[in-house]
Amino acid sequence: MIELYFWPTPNGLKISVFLEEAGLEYRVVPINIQKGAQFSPEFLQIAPNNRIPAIIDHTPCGGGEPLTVFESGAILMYLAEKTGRYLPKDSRLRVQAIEWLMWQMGGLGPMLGQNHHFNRYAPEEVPYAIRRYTNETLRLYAVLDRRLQGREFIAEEYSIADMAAHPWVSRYEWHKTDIDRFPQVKRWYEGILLRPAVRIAHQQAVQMETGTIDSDDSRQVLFGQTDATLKEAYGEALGPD
Ligand SMILES: N[C@@H](CCC(=O)N[C@@H](CS)C(=O)NCC(=O)O)C(=O)O
Repeated sequence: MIELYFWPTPNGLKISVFLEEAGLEYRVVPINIQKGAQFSPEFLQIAPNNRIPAIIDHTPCGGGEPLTVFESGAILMYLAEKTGRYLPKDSRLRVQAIEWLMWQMGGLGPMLGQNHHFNRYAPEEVPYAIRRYTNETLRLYAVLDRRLQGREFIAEEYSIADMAAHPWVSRYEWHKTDIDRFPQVKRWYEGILLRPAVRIAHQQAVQMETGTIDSDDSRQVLFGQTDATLKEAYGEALGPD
């Protein structure tokens, strides 16, 4: 059985989609990141970067003690290894899926995340930042659109590269992207949305009661983090400021 430390965000969805696709037995442990649950000592032991998602696999490959994994890309690779699914076996094809997984982890996710921050959450309008991340979003969509020309999925077959990128693209309205400008991305996005496992994972996410992150408290929890936040979470003395 796998415990999934989860909050209904694109990074969380990557993993619930995998678990649903593979039919693995799992239990969702909600981590309310708007209320600071990512700083509880129990969670930090599993996820030292205080971010969801994370998993505990109680029946890990090779047996032994329960195994913890944080970072969505690492979790997807671990689950692909465990199940032998959603990552091609042939090494040329496999490395392509991994390339695009890394592209998502290092590019699409972080850039769209900053786009959301400056377009939706920043308490003041910062035109340079909005321009910078909007431009980068468009560039990344263009990269993905080219990649998808003449192919159904990002890699040779439906893989963890699709599972990583798709939940981020599903927020295209948040990052103010006209998806019609990217016909291949749109076709790919809509096709994957029809997969039963993807629908179940999205429905499960929508059903979770999250509230908004417009309160000052949740803004402070999410956007006011510094080294002092971690010291406090670990119960260490704060130095002079
Ligand atoms: N690189 C990490 C990013 C995870 C991440 O940013 N998670 C967000 C939700 S999508 C989070 O937990 N935020 C909590 C916080 O900012 O304290 C991954 O892919 O797992």
